[in-house]
Order: sequence, then C-alpha cells, then structure tokens
Amino acid sequence: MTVQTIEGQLNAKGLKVAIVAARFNDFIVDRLISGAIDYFVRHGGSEDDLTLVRLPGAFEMPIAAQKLARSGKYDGVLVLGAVIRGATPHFDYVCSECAKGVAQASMESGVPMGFGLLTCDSLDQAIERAGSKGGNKGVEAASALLETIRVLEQL
Ligand code: INI
Repeated sequence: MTVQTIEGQLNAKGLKVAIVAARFNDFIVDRLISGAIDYFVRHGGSEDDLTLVRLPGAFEMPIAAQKLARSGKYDGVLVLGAVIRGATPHFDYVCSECAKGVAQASMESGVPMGFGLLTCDSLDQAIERAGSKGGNKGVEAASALLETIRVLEQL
C-alpha cells in the first residue's frame, strides 16, 4: 500500500503575492519585508509580482489583508509586523486581534495568508527574530505561505 502524499514545491514562479506590513516598529518590520522579498525572488518569484501595502500598525492589517484577498488579484497574502510588549495590556489586544483577523480573512476568502507577526516581550527579542540569531521570521512566513499556496493548488 502506498500513501498518497501531497506536498508543496517551494517554487514562487508566476505567483502574485501581496505583502501587508505595519509601519509601527518599522526598523524591525523593514527587515522582515526585505527578508520576505529576497526569499520570493530566490525561489523563482519576481519583484514585479509583489505588492507592498503599508498600514499604521498590526491592528489595521487584517482588514487590508481581507480586501486584498477578496480582490481576486493575489495567490496569497503575507502579513508582517512586530508587536513589542509595553507597560499596559495594549499588546495583548493588538496581537490577538491581528491573529484572529488574519485567520478569519484567510478562511472567509479562501486565500492563504502567511502570518509573520513578531509578538515579543522586549526589543532584543524582536531584533533576534528579524535577521539575526533567531533567524528572520519574515522569511519563515514567506516560506510557509509559498508552501501553503502550492499545497492548496493540489487539493
Ligand atoms: N502596533 C504594532 O504594530 N506594534 C506594536 O508594538 C504596537 N504597540 O505596542 O502599541 C502597535 N500598536 C498600534 C496598533 O496596531 C494600532 O495601529 C493603533 O492602536 C491605532 O489603531
């Protein structure tokens, strides 16, 4: 007996992807964006097929992701941002609303979304995950999105 296995090839050729990115903590988010763009191009994608949309903060990203997904112009949407804990509970609301909203937008539109939102207790944690010793979470989210697009095409 052979198990039928469906897997995604990490080939971005011809894919149109919208990147939704927050301006808040832009010195971190810009590293996530450049890592993601570099990833797509190194996997056969073209910068001409990428669209970058900037929003004020993580809270505003789901509605833009939803509108982009509903437009029918994109194979996937990549959400990139960085939320860093402060002195008040604001962090918790921003993180959970962004995660919930992106998941909802993806499910209702049927368009896959990569979730590259750093949720960190400190600036050091964010720096570590934006292209230094913790890798680059923008790259990881881009890779997860690419794999998901290619799997969904086959289902
Ligand atoms: N938005 C972020 O993207 N990152 C943060 O760390 C952050 N903090 O800490 O406040 C943040 N807040 C702004 C929020 O996303 C909205 O833009 C704001 O509440 C206006 O609607």
